[in-house]
Amino acid sequence: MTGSNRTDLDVDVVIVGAGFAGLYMLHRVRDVLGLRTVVIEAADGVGGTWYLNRYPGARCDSESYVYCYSFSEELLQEWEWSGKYPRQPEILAYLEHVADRFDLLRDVRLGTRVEAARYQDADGTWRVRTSAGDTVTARFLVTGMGLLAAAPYTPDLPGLDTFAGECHHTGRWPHEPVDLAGRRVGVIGTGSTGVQAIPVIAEQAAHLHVFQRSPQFTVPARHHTVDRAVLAEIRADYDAIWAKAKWSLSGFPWQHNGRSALDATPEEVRKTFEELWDQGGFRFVFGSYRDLLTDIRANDLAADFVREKIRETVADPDTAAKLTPTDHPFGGRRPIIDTDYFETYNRDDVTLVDLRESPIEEVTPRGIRTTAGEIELDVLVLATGFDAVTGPFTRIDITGRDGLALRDAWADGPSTYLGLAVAGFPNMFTITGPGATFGNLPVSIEHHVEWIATCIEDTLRRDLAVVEAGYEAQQRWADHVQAQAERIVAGPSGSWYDGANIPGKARRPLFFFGSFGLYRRTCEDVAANGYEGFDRQ
Ligand code: N01
Repeated sequence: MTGSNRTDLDVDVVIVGAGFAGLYMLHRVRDVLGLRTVVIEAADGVGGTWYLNRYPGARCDSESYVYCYSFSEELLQEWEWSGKYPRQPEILAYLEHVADRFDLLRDVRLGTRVEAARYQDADGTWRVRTSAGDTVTARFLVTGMGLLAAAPYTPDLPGLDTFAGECHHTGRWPHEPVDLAGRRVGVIGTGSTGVQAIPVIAEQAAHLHVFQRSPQFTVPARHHTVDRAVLAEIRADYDAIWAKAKWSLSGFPWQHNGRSALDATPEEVRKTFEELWDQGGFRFVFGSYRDLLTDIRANDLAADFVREKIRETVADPDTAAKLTPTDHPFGGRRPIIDTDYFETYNRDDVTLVDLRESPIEEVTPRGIRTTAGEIELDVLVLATGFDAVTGPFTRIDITGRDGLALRDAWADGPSTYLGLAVAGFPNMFTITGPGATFGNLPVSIEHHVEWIATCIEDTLRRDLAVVEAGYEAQQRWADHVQAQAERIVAGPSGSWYDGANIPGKARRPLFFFGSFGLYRRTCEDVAANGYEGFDRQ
């Protein structure tokens, strides 16, 4: 795949990143609004997170039929997903297809990193400096770097650089296959990534050691429960599916059952949980009782149910106990969807290392030394996550009005208006910025892109020079985001959701934890009221 590689451009809109967000933004502003646009992408191909995350077992844990764009009926009808949860190569192929189909590549500069973006007070333009040494000047800057993939996190483990074997972060997995057969492999990290990778690596490795710091709640995916016939039926019903997903709690086309778990008998609760557990995936989290995430007593019922499943699945009681989360509510960390995760610990060639019991002392040339001794490894896999949400921004030197650096503006935690704009940064928009919705991301992204495109169109139509989030509106939104996070008992509990995974990072809810529907309504009202809360001149 090749992209455009022009130098020193002057355009209407410059977009950073060519994943789900940047590709659709390009289509929207170039093909619908007719604006001169360029996308700048650091990687050598389009796809964003799905270009970079190639680790064994990488697949999507949202169901395929809603993990895609809804904007083109033709695209929906012509693309055939192979099953319930697409693997990484299939999603990448989908995004490459979108890039071809809408002729996007001619305005994407691949293999080019945005190093700095500076707002010019004198003429109200953005000047973007790239790793190619050139500059793009634009009226509008739109960021589409995503939440995670642009900023992998490698912990500062003593001796890591002395390890003599192969070491890979899952978020920067090599393009050529990594041969794990017959090798002693160690995986650090048991978030969504580790939980997806561990069963697949276990199939290949001579022996796998899993280094776990925090046990997690995870729900089985049940990949087999949707086949191509079902997907064909779904394609005939897309209008209704999107209508539900866009106004739902979390971007999926189903809701909770409307009842409180506390009003149901223990038998009813068990029956509901068992049914959803058998269906698999996020339905267990968002499709059961209305108070599962808002009342700790209802939440405890779900947490206990999952704990029981772990005890039933893992043969060794000591290992089961170590795998059982007790320090956060169900859903307080990003829910994990797995295939055979707990079953994997019944294999003789898999060993769980509980880092709470025996912490890592150092990485040695031969492996990892914990307080319990040295474990020899040939390959070390870092499934250690990302400097999420803000990391992709702070890796770029972004400077707004009067020389205000975004890194400084966000030193105590990020503030935005609606997750879409930042006070002090005129004509800059942030797709999936901090404080925006979080859930099924393509649904969020389409909403953000369309809202931003409409705002740009309105600004141009009225012949305004500047649209900028106001400080008061931004503060009100920050208070609202905080209040929504406090409303749910399963609010951020010490993970990347609130910055806790990065030592020294300011702690603040990084998402709007209200529903997609409420968020969408709020954004619509802001636009309908003349972009209330924005300064426009
Ligand atoms: O990262 P994480 P992830 N010593 O931050 C551990 C998305 N995603 O890449 O929990 C030892 O969740 C850390 O331990 P602890 C999804 O949104 C989507 O797994 O901090 N361990 C944790 O176990 C997800 O939420 C899909 O105690 C250390 C792990 O590393 C997000 O990506 C698939 C450590 C990091 O877990 C991030 O998931 C995969 C240390 N020093 C991921 N430092 C889809 O299917 C960190 N850890 C769409």
